[in-house]
Amino acid sequence: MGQTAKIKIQKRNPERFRSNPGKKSLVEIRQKVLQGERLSREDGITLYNCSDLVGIGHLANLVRERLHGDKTYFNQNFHMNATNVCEANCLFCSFARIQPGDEQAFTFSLEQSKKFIEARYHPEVTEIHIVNGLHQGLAFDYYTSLLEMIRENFPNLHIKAFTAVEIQYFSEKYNMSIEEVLTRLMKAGLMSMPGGGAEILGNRVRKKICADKVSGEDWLKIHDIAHKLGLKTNATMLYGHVENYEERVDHLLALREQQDKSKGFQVFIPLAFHPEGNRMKNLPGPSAFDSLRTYAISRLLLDNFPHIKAYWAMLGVHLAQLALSFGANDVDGTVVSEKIYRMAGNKGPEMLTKEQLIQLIEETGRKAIERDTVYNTIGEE
Ligand code: V47
Repeated sequence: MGQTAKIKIQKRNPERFRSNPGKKSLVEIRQKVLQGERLSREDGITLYNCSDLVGIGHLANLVRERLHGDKTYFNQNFHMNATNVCEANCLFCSFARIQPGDEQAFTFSLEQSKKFIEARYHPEVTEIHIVNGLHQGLAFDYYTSLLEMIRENFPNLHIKAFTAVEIQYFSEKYNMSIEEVLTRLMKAGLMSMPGGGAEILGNRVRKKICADKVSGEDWLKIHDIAHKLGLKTNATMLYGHVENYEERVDHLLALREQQDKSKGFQVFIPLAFHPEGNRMKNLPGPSAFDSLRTYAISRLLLDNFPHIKAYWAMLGVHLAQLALSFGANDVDGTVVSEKIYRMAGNKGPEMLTKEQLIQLIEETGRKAIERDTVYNTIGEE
């Protein structure tokens, strides 16, 4: 007989998650979901304290199929980080280098950015996703020139760029209002904004993990302004570190409230904390159970978000496939050159081809639909 393999399960801290205000069965929540009624904060917390993962997933899948049937979206995109030099001090980040001189610190010149894009561009790619560190030493022109260069040389690319964290930084550093920053970036070519930097919006968690960057309130305000200026944006939640269930639910409800007001969010992307190479490496990161439950609860609470994305480069291909039965209806894209998760320990593939994405989706019995960044269908449905 061979040896029995030992499964290593890291210890989680159950105390963080113990504040159940009384267990209510799924029956009542199911009723609300069937009638299309909005779920409450208490419902969200009840769902998080319920261990019936399949039951919760079933409800989320009902909503997913009510909205999208079997349609599951993907796009052809690539990521670029023009610099990883960053003034912020986020404990979960494995990507940033604090000083320009640090080993591994990089800042692309305009010419280097152009070469980087040329190496990844082909006529079917529709999106470039750009997120950068908060670099002390760059002029605002650096960013507008980058956008203009992309627009001029690669006019077919949709430029999705700069998180609310960067927008806030530009506003303070270059002494402009948020409106002015966004207007000038849009004039240079910015077409939508990614959802990063939201982490957990509540103050207690932000003070612990990212004290020196945009507040939760300002993150929402920046997206509000972006929506008013006509930009579509995305929203994320970094889960599985020091937050508790109430803080996750409050995060989701804050996004829902914002969406009621400004209606410009397209997709919600739960981001599972990856512990390698950062200052929270003592934490285990969320389990697959917790991830699937978070996908399902997000779908159920965010009744005004059209899409929920199972970002395969963060979840891994296999869990992303499962998430498609737990509320998600999008897998992101080819994601060439992703760095944030790779540097935080993600060992999966570095990119997927269009054919692989279609296979990933179709294997789950869903219909793969290619989209552009703002969810126009590409090709036949
Ligand atoms: O804001 C950083 C997260 C985000 C880690 O809008 C980490 O379409 C886990 O927002 N473990 C950036 N997460 C990525 C992001 C994103 C990705 C793909 C698509 C879109 C979109 C947005 O990544 C950061 C932070 O929340 N992050 N480090 C880590 N160690």
